[in-house]
Amino acid sequence: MRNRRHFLSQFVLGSVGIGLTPLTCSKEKSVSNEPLVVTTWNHKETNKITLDALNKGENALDAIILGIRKVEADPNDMSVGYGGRPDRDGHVTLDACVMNHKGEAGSACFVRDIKHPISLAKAIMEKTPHVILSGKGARKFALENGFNETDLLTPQAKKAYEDWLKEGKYKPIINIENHDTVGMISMDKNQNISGGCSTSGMAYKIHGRVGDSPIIGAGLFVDNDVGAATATGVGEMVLKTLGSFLVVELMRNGKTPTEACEEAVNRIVKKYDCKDIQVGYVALSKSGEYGAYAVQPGFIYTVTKNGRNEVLQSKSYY
Ligand code: SD4
Repeated sequence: MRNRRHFLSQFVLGSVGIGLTPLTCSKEKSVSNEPLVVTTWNHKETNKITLDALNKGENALDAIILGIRKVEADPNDMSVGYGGRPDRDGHVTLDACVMNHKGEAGSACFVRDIKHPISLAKAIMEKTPHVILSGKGARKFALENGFNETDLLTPQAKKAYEDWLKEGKYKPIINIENHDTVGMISMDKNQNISGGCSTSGMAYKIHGRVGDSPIIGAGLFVDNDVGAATATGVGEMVLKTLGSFLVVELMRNGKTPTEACEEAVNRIVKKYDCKDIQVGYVALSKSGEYGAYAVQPGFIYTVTKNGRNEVLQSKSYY
């Protein structure tokens, strides 16, 4: 783990050198009717898929799902979907949710054997009277509704798990171990906003653990009149402060996306010991303004619109 940590901290520190843009302030507004995609971490390819779909007239949620499915299918992304790191019992369990411009929401959590929990979350939103299905029930619903059963534990993730078992210490270092959870918020040509979030959660978590990512209001929140926010990092902190809902409410009360994310981070830092943990928020307002803020340095996010696809450095509390 030390090697990976070293490599990734070098990656973050060296990011400016390879073309990432350190951003001190993100107060740009998108041109009216210009599709826009904002995603946690470095997801340039993913955002491009979503932007292409938006340019073809796809609605924001379906465009987001197209992008996120790409991440979920990637075995090299060990924080999301197929290839995600397992829990401490060796099972890959996935969390995802979606929310659209009408305020409709769906969520699949603690689900096994389903490669695309983001699509499952949408199916739960559309086909059931509920918001969340979990565990065996979510899996059963998926299999009954045309989803295939897939073994999600790749040789790479199995090897990482076996290495971890040698010491079996649970100490997530979030910029390092879980740096690819995909939270995506987007505005389509009709200026409707939607969001989606997908993760395999904290590596080596206790079996049964559910994070913030599939919880509406915590890992993701959309209010089409105001904007949207999504979170990454130690989900327990985001859950205890209902972070994404808070960010949207702060924007409703006049804060810019960056200010709203900063205040949501401040709420965490004031109450909890945050020396060793990371939480990052990204937000998008109805006027097309976007921003981010994190507890620790090292949080990056991707902003994509026509003529621009950039990974930006978030400001942080520390
Ligand atoms: C979780 N919030 O399960 C997720 C992990 C994450 O970047 O976002 N990592 O707590």
